Amino acid sequence: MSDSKPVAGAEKPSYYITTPIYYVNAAPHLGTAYCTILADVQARYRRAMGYDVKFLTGLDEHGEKVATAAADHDMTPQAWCDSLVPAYTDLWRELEISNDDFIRTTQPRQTKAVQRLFEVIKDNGYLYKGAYDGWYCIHEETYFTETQVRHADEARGTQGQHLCPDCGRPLERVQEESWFFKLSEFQEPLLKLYRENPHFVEPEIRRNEVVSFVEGGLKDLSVSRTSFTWGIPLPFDEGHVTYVWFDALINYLTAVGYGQDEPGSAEELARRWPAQHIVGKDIIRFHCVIWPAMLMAAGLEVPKGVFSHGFLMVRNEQTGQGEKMSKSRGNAIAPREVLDLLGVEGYRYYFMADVAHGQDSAVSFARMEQVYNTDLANSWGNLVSRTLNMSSKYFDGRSPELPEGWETRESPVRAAAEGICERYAACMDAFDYQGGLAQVMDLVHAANHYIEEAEPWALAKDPARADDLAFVIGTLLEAIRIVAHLLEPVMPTTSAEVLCRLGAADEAGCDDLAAACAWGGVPQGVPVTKGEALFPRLATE
Ligand code: ME8
Repeated sequence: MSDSKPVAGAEKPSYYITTPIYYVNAAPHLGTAYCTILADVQARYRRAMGYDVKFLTGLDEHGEKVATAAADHDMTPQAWCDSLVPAYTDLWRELEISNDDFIRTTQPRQTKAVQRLFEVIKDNGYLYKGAYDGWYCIHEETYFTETQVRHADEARGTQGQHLCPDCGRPLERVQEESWFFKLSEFQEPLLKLYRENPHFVEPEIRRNEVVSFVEGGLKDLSVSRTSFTWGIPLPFDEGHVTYVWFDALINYLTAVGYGQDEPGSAEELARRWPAQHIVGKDIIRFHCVIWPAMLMAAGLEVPKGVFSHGFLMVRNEQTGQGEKMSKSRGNAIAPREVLDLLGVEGYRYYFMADVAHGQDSAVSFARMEQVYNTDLANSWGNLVSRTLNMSSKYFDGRSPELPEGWETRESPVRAAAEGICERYAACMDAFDYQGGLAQVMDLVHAANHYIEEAEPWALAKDPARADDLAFVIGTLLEAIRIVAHLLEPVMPTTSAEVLCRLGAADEAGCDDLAAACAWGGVPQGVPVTKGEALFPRLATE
């Protein structure tokens, strides 16, 4: 498994990270944007840590769900998908998503990869032809057995209605000729995988869910449809199209060259694969059970890991409880509303800092305003503006010149910065962004306290203490420089802006975060820019 850490001077190790490819049945929403930002922050963080990152996102365009949405709008499925692509790509650009590739399952490269994988799995003896007779949920694009449906109906008191065990919508009865994948043969290999690689599924609650599901036994899976045409045709049986999940999962291989004949694609696959997947908790069975089984059947390496985030809910301010977000309840929050309130970087910060990524979280506009004002306007933004103002005022528009060895002199700020990159990285590696950002905010708070304690305005009045004044301002500027680096994965534009104001513009987008965070690197005697407030305070009601 390619888990090697970057080594100075050596070729950068690869880090391949993916989001789910979203169904094109509607425009992106708060949940899909959240997952995409979460993956983007990891991609940016890994680039800063010296990895050669490939970050993939895209769209899942086949299947009945998309075809039905298109029909509802009197459009062909392809025209419908084409019409919705900009809603995704434009929002991702606005949200500063730094994906290196954008895959659509209707692209020719996907057809090639899917057909190749089918051939290989068939040649390896894991496919057979049969007939499917059972239930299907178009919304979930999932098959359910008679027993699963009966149990769910009984538990819900909807006996005989055949509603989806997951989403509660009416199921479709499917009876058709189909190819089956021998998933049942992978129970033991999968359990071995979870045992030997305990971090394969994270967090632990999801790992336990997956393990107990697999321990309960696996049934062979219907992987082609014949009553339906909007999909990739099987290469060896006319009239069959690929089951949409089998198609969708393969996108992760397609994007790194699998099944492509172009020069270099085999090398790319060898270098990039396996991937780290980021998915919501709703689709872990597909990613942690079916997908590794497909890869094993094809003789390919299983993913590096699957991190499953929780679901966003909306906090009801009256009851204090989180409620499921839905259009029908009228409580859905649109990304645009959050962008209008917090701006792009405030948006990213709120969802990354205030949401515990492995759990469900309730969000609200009131909480967004509170976090923005407390952390960004009053703490980080304020530290930057006060410090740059003082530096500019006391040192004639520049940063101070500091005596040699200044960086070894003790201060509470230097103490707070000691080892910060290691502590931050330990959290970020584990997708604990809340923990990582809390480390950074501790340094911001230490610096703000230091201003109150050291009283640079008093030092400025005493010419005998000019060295102390320079030391205090230099210390603060240095803390700001380090914080800007650590916040860059979450708020890249404001971090670049801050580094620029300090006269360290060339440090933006660094690929050696540990070296950048070493105490003592602040530029001295260079012009600094006061600039506008980075995060103007929101007037709360
Ligand atoms: O499942 N909170 O696509 P999808 C947080 N095409 N995240 C949410 C959310 C919420 N309330 N609602 C959705 C599919 N998500 C397949 C994937 S991958 C090979 C194929 C996010 O459009 C979350 O990440 O239904 C979830 O897993 C994903 O959207 C599902 O997106």
